This record gives sequence, structure tokens and C-alpha cells, in this order.
Amino acid sequence: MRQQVEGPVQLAIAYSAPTLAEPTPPETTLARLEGEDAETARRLHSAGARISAVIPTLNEAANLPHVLARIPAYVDEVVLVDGHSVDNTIEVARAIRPDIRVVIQDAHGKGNALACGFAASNGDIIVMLDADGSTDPAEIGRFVAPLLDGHDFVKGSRFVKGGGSEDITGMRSLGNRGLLLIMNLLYGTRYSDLCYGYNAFWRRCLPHMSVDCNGFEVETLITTRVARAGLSVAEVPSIEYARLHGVSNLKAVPDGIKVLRTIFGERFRRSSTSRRRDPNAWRPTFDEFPRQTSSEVLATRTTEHLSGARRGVKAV
Ligand SMILES: Nc1nc2c(ncn2[C@@H]2O[C@H](COP(=O)(O)OP(=O)(O)OP(=O)(O)O)[C@@H](O)[C@H]2O)c(=O)[nH]1
Ligand SMILES: [Mg+2]
Repeated sequence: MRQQVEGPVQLAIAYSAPTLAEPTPPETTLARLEGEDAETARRLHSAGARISAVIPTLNEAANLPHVLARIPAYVDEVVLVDGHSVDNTIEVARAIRPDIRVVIQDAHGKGNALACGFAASNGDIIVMLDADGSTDPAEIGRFVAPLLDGHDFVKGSRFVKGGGSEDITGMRSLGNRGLLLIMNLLYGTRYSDLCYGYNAFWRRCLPHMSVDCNGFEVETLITTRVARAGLSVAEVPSIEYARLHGVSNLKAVPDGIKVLRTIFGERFRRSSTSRRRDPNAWRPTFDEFPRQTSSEVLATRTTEHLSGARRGVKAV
């Protein structure tokens, strides 16, 4: 069952978005990297491209030590988007990675979390991945290479050679295949995977994606909009591991129905004029934790929770 989480009241924070530094000079990064990672870092630097990793979290404290430790050194910014976790997800994240940016989503669901994370991120390349240990950050280089080769959007696929899943059940695999078939027929695409949360894209894709759904249909919404926009899409093999700790938030049948409705809805939707007029129309609002120590963060949250403080200044 999806968890109903009553989170603490959001923070009242005057916010100004940090900007990213210049891409890390190769000699600094390369000294710490080997093999494929060093090659990715070299290519990123010569393209002048900075990477943001956007990671949605809902009670993932137990999984973050594994996930954050595996993020390659060439990733410039990590944006964690929390959905009002009631464990110490934020404190753990900040303890492991003091430079992490912590964003609090403005509504509920993974779709809204990703939209807030994209809006908060600064990278030229954005990678979206999960916090439950099912997607391996060490694969990021594999996603980045086709972007540097000229593709707009790179989809992870569990069902091409070199990919796989430890996590997908027979029932879900069947559902995914059926939905994928409908997607490919309706959109004229030849994708091998649909409902997978590991993707990477250039920032310029964001207005086309214009994420405005809340739930787990978000990957489908993104895939259909990217296809309709005629963007150049590559698939790369990816291995989905079993969630390390905790329970899934996904409900196969209702979420499958939302995916189906998204496939049909997006195919027959007229393109949005408001989006064409205002390329920033997709940006949701979000709150961001300031760069405090974790005990300060905890104290602020607890005080505000107890006092019932209202949420405050929204970031833009
Ligand atoms: N911020 C935020 N993150 C969420 C929310 N729901 C899920 N997530 C995160 O999104 C990622 C994927 O969620 P999961 O519950 O693992 O769902 P899934 O990977 O689609 O399904 P499984 O294959 O069953 O694990 C995880 O990192 C979750 O913590 C939410 O409402 N808000
Ligand atoms: Mg998962």
C-alpha cells in the first residue's frame, strides 16, 4: 500500500538558487577517476557540460549510504527531493554528502518530486534516478555518453542486451510489455522499456517534458512527450536491482491504469499553447533547505512542526 505520510510543516526560508561552479578541471577529477569514469569526466569537461543528479526520496534513510556513495565524482550537483520523509532521510543525506541540495516538493508523489528537482537543478545534463538502491549511480557514464554524442534524451532499458531486472515480478513485466506495445503502436516508437525511472537528458528537453503529473506515471509522461516533440532518443542497457531496504510505494494496478491513461491522453492531446508561449510554465514551486548543519535542520523542522508554522517563501 502506498504510504500516507504526514510530514513536518514546510520551512519558511528566503531562497536564492545556488549556481554551479565551472566544470571541475580534468586534472582534479581525473586524479580520482579511472577507466570509463575518467573518460566520461574528460568528455564532459571538453563539452563544458555540468551534470545534476535528481533523486526523489520518501523514507530512504537506510538506502542513501549505498546510493550516494556510488555517485561518480564527475557529477557536479546532487539534488535530493524529499516527499516529507518521516525517517531521517535528510539528515543522513547531509551527513554523507554535505554539499547535497535538499528540496522539499510542493505536492505529493514521485512525479511532483521530479518536477521540483528539475526546477531546482542547474546542470546542463540532468540524470534522474531512484534512492532505493534499484538504480546504480555508477551507470551514469553510460547515460551521458549518448548525450555527448548528440542525442537529446537517454532512456535506461532493462530489456536490451546488457540490461536486466532483479526487481520486476512476472505480473509487472507482463503489464510493462503490454503498455510498451501500446506506446510503440500509438507513437511509432521502437522502445524496449517504458516504466523505468533511470533517464538522462539535456536541460533543453525540460520545456518539452513539462512534467505536471504527480504519480508514478511520470516516466511515461516524459517518454510520450519526448516522443511527440520529436527529440532524439537513445536507449542504454541498465540493471534494475531489488530495493535494498524498505517497501515500494508503487501500486501495480492503479499505477498501471494511470500509465495507460497517460499513453492515450498524451497521444491525443493538442499541444499546450501556454507551454509554447511561456517556456518556464512547467516550473513548479519548491522549498529548499539552506546549507545548515543537520542538527540545525532537525531543530528547525522540529520547532516548526511543533509550532504549526505555515510554509513560507517559495523559490522561483
Ligand atoms: N519525493 C518523493 N519521492 C518518492 C515518492 N514516492 C516514491 N518516491 C521515490 O521514488 C523512487 C522510486 O519509488 P519506489 O517506491 O521504489 O517505486 P518504484 O521504484 O517505481 O517501484 P518498485 O520497483 O516497486 O521499487 C524512490 O527513490 C522513492 O523514495 C514521493 O511521493 N515523493
Ligand atoms: Mg523502487
